[in-house]
Amino acid sequence: MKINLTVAAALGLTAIAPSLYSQTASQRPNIIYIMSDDHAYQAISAYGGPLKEIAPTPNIDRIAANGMRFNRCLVTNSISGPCRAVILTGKYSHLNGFVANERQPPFDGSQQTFPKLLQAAGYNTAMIGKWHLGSNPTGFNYWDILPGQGNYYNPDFIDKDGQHLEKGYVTEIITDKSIQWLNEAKSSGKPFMLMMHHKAPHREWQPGPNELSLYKNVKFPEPATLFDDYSNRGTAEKRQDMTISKTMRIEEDLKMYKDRSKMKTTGLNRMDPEQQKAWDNVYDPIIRHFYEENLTGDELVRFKYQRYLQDYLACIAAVDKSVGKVLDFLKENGLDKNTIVIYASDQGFYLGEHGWFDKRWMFEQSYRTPLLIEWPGITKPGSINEDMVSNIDLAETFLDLAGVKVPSDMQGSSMVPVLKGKTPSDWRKEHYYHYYEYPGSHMVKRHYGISTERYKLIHYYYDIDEWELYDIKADPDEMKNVYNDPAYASVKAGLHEKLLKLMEKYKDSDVLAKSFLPVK
Ligand code: SGN
Ligand code: CA
Repeated sequence: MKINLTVAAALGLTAIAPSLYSQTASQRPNIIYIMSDDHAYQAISAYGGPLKEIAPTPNIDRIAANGMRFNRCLVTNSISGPCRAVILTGKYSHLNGFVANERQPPFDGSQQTFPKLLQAAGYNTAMIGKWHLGSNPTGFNYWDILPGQGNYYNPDFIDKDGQHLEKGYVTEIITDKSIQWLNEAKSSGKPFMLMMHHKAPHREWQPGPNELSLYKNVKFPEPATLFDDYSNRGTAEKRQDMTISKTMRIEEDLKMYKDRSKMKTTGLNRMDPEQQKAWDNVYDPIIRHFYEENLTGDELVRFKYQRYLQDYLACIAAVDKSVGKVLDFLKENGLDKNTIVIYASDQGFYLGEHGWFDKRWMFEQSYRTPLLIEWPGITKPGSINEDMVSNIDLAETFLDLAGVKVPSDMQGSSMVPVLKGKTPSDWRKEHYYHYYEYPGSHMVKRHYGISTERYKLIHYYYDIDEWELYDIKADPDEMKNVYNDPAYASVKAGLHEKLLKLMEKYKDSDVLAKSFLPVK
């Protein structure tokens, strides 16, 4: 029996509405997809690792404890806009048309996306937060997005009526807007799907007023590869522009402003006097101390790494509180039993591994993105999954969860059987990757490749023609290209063959023809 909740409310039945709701909607679950921006799995305590005790994420961990943690969720093109387009369409970048952030036409919102299909099937859909696709969202009953990358303090938002400024800290504002929407959606009589996309912890890592001093005196363990010299690897690794030592800026990135008027060059100039005062109380002593010390060489790199993590992890602490608020809201409103909650990042991120920050590469820290899914009553609490899943699977998964037919032109696979603990025997054993944004920020060369459980074969193209092969079992830190090692000759040949097959399968076999320069 389907009960119209508007009628129920009009009859004074509001007190029992939540339980009626969970009964009526039991076949069609609600879905909340929470995605942060650049949240490394190394910075989620449910994933373990050396930051686990020192910077825990107890609320995000609740999703892992009640659901499934994916250890190998791989992205197809490790950069924001393209990842978002893949998630919406279930198609690789070359087919959905959004290949890079820079020099890229806006996302074609007239194409098929999973929110449109859910909406057509009767779902109430919303998109709140960072969108980053150039055009306005389509397929949503409600949307309220940050323009471009958005700002941390007193950010602007765009909704159907235009642009408006919201006072406060971006992570908290996105949370409040989301809870407000959920509060309305819960009595709309329709199942809902919310995409709640945080800006944090994106560069330039500006912590909120409630987390400013959280890590200011904490010393974080350094990754083993912080001082990587890129020997045993190729031109691409040696020529990138994303090191903590050279690329990370003392002023804009680490906020060590000697000259306060320079503050105007960043989003920090949006702070009101009260926010500014709270900020100065924490940062002024750090800045003073830094300029007194006059650090150079490795000591300066070490200082930068510490400052970077202090701010980055403080941004994440606010995201973690946000997740806690959403989970509490679901419980308090009787929605927790029939709502699937997903936590993910748009891609992975470097926290000093290889001396880097940022993403883009097919190496583990940027290629792997965190993914936690709680499907009440279905996913085994605390389960850990090692299957090769991908952000290209999300669209089909959401449709399948909602009982909506999956279009045949989507390129991933529904993870529903995986979530039920029954991974199909023909689940992918190889994953295809393709990154395009070069020349561009951080100068990571264009590359594509194949990854299996044990190996990665990568081709850097466009202005160079270099192949690399990594044995991630023997060399988990990916420090040694073994492409020319005779011991790997047959592995290499097998991977080349499989790579060509994947390129055909995903209709990307003309990659070199599109590369502008002939390949030697
Ligand atoms: C900005 C950042 C880059 C970052 C890109 C893409 N520079 O350009 O460091 O790689 O965004 O990030 S900043 O000085 O403006 O912070 S993405 O997550 O949106 O793909
Ligand atoms: Ca990102």
